[in-house]
Amino acid sequence: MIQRYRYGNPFPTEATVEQIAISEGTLPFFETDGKGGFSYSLKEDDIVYGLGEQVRGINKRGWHYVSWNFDNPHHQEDTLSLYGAHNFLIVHGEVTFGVFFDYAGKLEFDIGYTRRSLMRVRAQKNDLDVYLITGENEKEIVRRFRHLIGRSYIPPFWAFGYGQSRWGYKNEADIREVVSEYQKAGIPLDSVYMDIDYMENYKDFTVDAGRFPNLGDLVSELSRQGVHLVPIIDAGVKIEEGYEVYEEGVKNNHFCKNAAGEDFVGAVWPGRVHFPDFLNPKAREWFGEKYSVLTKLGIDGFWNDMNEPAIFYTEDRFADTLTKLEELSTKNVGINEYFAFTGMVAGLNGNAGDYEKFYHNVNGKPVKHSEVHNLYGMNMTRAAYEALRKLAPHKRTLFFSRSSYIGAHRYGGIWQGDNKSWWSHILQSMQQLPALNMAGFLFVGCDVGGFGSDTTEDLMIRWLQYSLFTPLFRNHSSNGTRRQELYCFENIKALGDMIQIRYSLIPYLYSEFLKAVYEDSMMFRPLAFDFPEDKLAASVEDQLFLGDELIIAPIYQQNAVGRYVYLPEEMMLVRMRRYNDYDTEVLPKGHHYVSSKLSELVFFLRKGRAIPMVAPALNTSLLTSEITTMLGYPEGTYSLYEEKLQ
Ligand code: MIG
Repeated sequence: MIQRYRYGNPFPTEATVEQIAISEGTLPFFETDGKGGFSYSLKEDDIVYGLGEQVRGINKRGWHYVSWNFDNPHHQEDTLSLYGAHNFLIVHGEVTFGVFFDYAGKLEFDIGYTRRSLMRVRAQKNDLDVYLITGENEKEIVRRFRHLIGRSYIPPFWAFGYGQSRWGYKNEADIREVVSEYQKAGIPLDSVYMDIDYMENYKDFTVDAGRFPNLGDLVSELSRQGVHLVPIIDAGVKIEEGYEVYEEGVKNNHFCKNAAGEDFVGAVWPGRVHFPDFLNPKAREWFGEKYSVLTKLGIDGFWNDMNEPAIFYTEDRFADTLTKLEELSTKNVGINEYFAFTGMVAGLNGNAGDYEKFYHNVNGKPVKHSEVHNLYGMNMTRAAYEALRKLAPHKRTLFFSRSSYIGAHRYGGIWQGDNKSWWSHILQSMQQLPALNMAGFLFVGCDVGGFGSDTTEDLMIRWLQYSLFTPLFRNHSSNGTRRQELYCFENIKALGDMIQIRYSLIPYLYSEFLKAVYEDSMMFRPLAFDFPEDKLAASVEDQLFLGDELIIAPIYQQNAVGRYVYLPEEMMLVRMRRYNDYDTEVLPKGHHYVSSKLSELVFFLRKGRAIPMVAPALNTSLLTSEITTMLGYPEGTYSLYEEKLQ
């Protein structure tokens, strides 16, 4: 059952697609303070799942979190906000229920942090809808919630192939080199990503003519080799006379305004920018149509970035900082003034005060950005999705976004943002997967190998062994870090073998993905969702069910030669070196130490099950559907979920 409770006068977020009547009574289980605060008494053994893209474990209990979409490249245990606001939780205990706080502004969660026995949720204003979802078990609660928020986006089949990206590919030659090096190494590849350097001075929907003299030709040339080019689009539009997107936006009032009614100015990569008012359907339509500049050249995939929106600085705040500097330069600066000043400089980026200074036009009325902040990224991807559905109704386009809110899963996938080449970030990505699936995000993945910091070959191979199971499978890194294209390492063959294994599994993975879409189910689940009575399963933080067939248990520690796993029932261990070279061993229920050499992928098949594998190919268009192996128990069968066109 789903009940909806209304407080004050909420902003219509469009997170949900099902109309649920507003209940007259009071919200069960919680105490409410009438000021946007909700508290729930946690029992000793209660577990809290959810919150989508957030730090810490699968069980969220014991820390606090803030839904405030934020460009934060430091994903650490004490990080409070990342790029998404996914305000859906499941409390598991004597009473088990799901709860969604549908609120577009800043929302704080204290989940047994201040007091272990108390969960407190606080909206900045008492203007929100709260949905309470009950059901027989977690899987049923998720199914109901997902039905409420609508069907998840489905990318094209090729989006399940392997992608290579790096911030720093500057011209055609750089892109061609990536493709040819992969070909030389015999490693499958379906896409190469174009980061901000393809644009002319970081202007959206432009292509630098010097560095990409004929992008359309490049797109066709690569497409003949089975490779798709995927450009980035940033949220901010550069202020520049004569730049069409800027001029149209100004003329037609498509940009967010400041309090004086002028187009608001922030600074991001292009320098001074205006921010499209994605909450306004007219601006959405206008911006969405711009994607056709690139689709006309044959582009069929995009990633949307900086759409929290990220603001490096605003002019006023920067000017204040410079004035302060001048003032200090004539003084004998004390240590307190020194720290106050460096704090001012550090506080330019993503300053909360700047989000108070611009407005959206909602049905002719100005709405302050901070009150609807968490909806911005979702509506950028929505703009693209809706336009492309109109322009090319029979074609699927790849979209994924950095920032999101619940509901954004209808328009595209998300990637998990700027992680680092740290062992702990394999685990961090994995712990987010079930929470993202709960919130509808099925087309997800992280920057494989790590975005920031320098990667290493052993980290890369272990990372591939985790990520080869995730729908989005893209190697991406920041400029200034060590190169991490797979051909840059010593044991290229071992790395390539992992990519081949991915391709052998693509029909199975795509089928599991579609099943999760059409059945409103989770592709990745905590062990406890399937074994609710098993106390040991409840505390497993580093293994997940994939579909009804597998348990994945990646290695995320440097120099590890194996790891402990907990099997909630008898399972078949698979140790795979190549798609056609593996051993299996049936292990009983319980704890096991499982050895795994660096080049060995380890995973587990559920009792009585088997999964289909096909021969790998150099890209998805060359994959045949002929099943070469049924991997698993001899009696196991599997029915491939068939592609239904939307
Ligand atoms: O301020 O476009 O998360 O994937 O490579 C950094 C450059 C802007 C952040 C994205 C990252 C991308 C980078 N962008």
